[in-house]
Amino acid sequence: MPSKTIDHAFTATSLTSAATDPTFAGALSFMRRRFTKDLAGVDAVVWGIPFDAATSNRPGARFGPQAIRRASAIFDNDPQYPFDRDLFADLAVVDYGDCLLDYGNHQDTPEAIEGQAKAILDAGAFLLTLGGDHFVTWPLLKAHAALHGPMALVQFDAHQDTWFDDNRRIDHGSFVARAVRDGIIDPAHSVQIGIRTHAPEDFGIRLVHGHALEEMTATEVSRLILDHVGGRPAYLTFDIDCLDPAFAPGTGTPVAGGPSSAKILSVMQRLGDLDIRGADVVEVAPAYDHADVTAIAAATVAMYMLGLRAGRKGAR
Ligand SMILES: [Mn+2]
Repeated sequence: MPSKTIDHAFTATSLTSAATDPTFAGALSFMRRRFTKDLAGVDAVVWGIPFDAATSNRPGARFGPQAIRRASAIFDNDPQYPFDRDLFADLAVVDYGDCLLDYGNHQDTPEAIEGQAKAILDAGAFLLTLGGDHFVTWPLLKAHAALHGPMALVQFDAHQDTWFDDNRRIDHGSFVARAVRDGIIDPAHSVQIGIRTHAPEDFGIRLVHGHALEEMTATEVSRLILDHVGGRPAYLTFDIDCLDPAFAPGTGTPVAGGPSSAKILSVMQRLGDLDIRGADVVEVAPAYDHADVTAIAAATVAMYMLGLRAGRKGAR
């Protein structure tokens, strides 16, 4: 289809219209959604958190939101309908831009993220966040739990992120430990998919290790997730290092032996019954990427998350 418009991010006349920007040009919001801070009539918000100061190995995830937005242009004029629908036909989605942070004052970062996330959630919008390293999920969970109470965490990750935490650390490897301690997730109904490293604590969270995942079908994995969550409100967090480095090289702490993007997208496509209350895609570090492999995978995961939400429009 030839392009009919350009710069849909600020020329669109409706929040639900399809973009027809040339893939190689135009303002790069996420999937060309309107860039705005106006949340009137908005169903879902895409928001960036350009933060990577909690990274233990390779930094660079602060550039993740920009890379994911840019890669999301690949859907223009070549739409993918994994849920058999144009997800923007009835889901009003905007790109809210990025979280404002002080790069020299990290102790204030959690409060800044939580406060800005709360402002979005209080407007009644579903929030999909583009990280940033995995530290950002802790303040995001706090903001969501204030509305929904303790949630089931569905985490795609090579790492458990349950390392010891003294509550002062700014560490991307301990957000789960904090969330359990704070009572904002329900560990008995939480699940981690793709784990390939060992941390001393699991807090009773159900783990699906990389080797087990290799043996399971996408249907089996999705059933395990849905059964374990059991219809409870869920927060979906996707660390791109869940994927094998072959499918996501552009990340801070890659681990060999992970699933393909095809396998995991197939799992996600089967999670329509998940009561998804919030979601994020984190740890995309484009400096280590090649040919946008990682950014395209992350943009696709984010698009699927919106698809899951679109299927539950009307639910809180
Ligand atoms: Mn992680």
